[in-house]
Amino acid sequence: MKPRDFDLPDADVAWCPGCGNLSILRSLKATLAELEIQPENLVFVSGIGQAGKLPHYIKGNVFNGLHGRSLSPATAIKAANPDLIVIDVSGDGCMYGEGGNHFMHTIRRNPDITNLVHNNMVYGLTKGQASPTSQRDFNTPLQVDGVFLEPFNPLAVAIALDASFVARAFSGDRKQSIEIFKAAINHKGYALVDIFQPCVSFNKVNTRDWFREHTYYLEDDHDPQDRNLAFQRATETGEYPLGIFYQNPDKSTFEENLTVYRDEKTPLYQRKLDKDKLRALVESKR
Ligand SMILES: Cc1ncc(C[n+]2csc(CCOP(=O)(O)OP(=O)(O)O)c2C)c(N)n1
Ligand code: SF4
Repeated sequence: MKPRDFDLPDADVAWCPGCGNLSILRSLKATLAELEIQPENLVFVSGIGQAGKLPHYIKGNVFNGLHGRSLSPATAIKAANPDLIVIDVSGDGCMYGEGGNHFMHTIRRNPDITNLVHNNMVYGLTKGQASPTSQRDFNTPLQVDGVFLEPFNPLAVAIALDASFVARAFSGDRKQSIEIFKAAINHKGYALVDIFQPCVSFNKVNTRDWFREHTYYLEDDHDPQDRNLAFQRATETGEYPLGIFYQNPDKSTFEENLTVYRDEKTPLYQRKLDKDKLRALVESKR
């Protein structure tokens, strides 16, 4: 397959020229082509924001819902049909702000989905307010004296909750991003990829050059199964590591734990609804 197999020729891409989202889109198409995933087997789920528009620009099935609420439909879609590849696409505000509670509990549930979070450290769509990952002293039209809160650390939180796959990528490095995306999609269980992404219009501090100068890749001998070490690496600031921090291949997934799949593997959506049983259940609760 080729990346262009995922093109939508009539899509009207509304991102600014130079936006890191464009590189993420390109890397994702290349990843899916390399993995030979057919568009009909893919479901992209997103909330609201610039990042949340990505599914409108790539071939596949889409559920575009409420701001911060994408992980619940993503979990449900995977539970209804475990044969699908489900990719949740969010921004840092969408996932770690409005969606923070969903983020935490989805990690606990561990559905076999991939969660790509475009982290531009700002609210892009609503024109530049601070997000949970904005750095201290970042000035915005609302935070005129600069942000005085500590930034939220998604990787450390995810590792603390024993998320089964935790990685960080940089949109400007396509080759490495593709490798990280491939590992995340191939991973069985919830996979978080926080992606540093420049917003050229509303974040003039954390620019493409800034991300280049303030990031480096984890060493080749980094052991992603060492959770304590992964946590320690995730708390590094100043210079931010990129790569796969943590992976726990032994956790069972949300779908595997559902009793409906214990004796019968047929996806839920293919099963016949027994209306008599449903009626009896409803009646029993009256
Ligand atoms: C519950 C709710 N709160 C706020 C908004 C307004 N809103 C829409 S997009 C957005 C910010 C998006 O920022 P982010 O998630 O970081 O994504 P980006 O646009 O930067 O990719 C906000 C606050 C909303 N639509 N719904
Ligand atoms: S506002 Fe920022 S995040 Fe949105 S399209 Fe423009 S550069 Fe990208």
